[in-house]
Amino acid sequence: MSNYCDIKHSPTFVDWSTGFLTGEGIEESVKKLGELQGLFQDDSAWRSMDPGTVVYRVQFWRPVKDGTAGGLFWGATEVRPGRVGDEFFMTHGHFHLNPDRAELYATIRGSGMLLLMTEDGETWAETMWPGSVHYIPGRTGHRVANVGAEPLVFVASWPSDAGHDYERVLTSGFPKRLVLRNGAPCLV
Ligand code: S6P
Ligand code: ZN
Repeated sequence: MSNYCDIKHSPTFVDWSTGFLTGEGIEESVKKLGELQGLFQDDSAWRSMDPGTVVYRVQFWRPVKDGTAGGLFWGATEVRPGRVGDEFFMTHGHFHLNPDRAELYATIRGSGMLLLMTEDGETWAETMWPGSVHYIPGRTGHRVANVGAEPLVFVASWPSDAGHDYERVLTSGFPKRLVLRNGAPCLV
């Protein structure tokens, strides 16, 4: 929408209380348990659960074409609370296909852990809480787990030519997992 003197309103809005986006051109994807075969360690616990259970959903805004060099994308992810066996609900996780591309995350609500992994498999976690900001360097796999009782929501911005390599996480996996031990989250 434009008015006088070339002053325009952006067609995209973020609700900072929820992180969620409205406006033109917002895309959305939903990941259910049934689509996440092989991701959680306890396969029999995974099989015993309703495959229609929503684990996370992502909204994203791509103001430029996917693959454009020099552009940026924006997204919001909500990871639902829950576990498969003792492992917390989490995103699939990925490396960027264009390996040196970095990314920023900022937490809106909830309580979580950002799992990071180098190409050599060195793995660590950063705590996520409302307001926490996380720099994910290039060549670093990233995945987010919800370790709380309410939805975890974070926003992200990444280069439009980053791309996503999901295969590598499926084949080599994150060497460490976030599980509930004695009532508290633990990276094992
Ligand atoms: C994109 C960024 C996020 C994730 C989202 C879902 O680079 O890291 O928007 O896409 O959190 O995770 P995943 O691993 O399923 O893409
Ligand atoms: Zn990413």
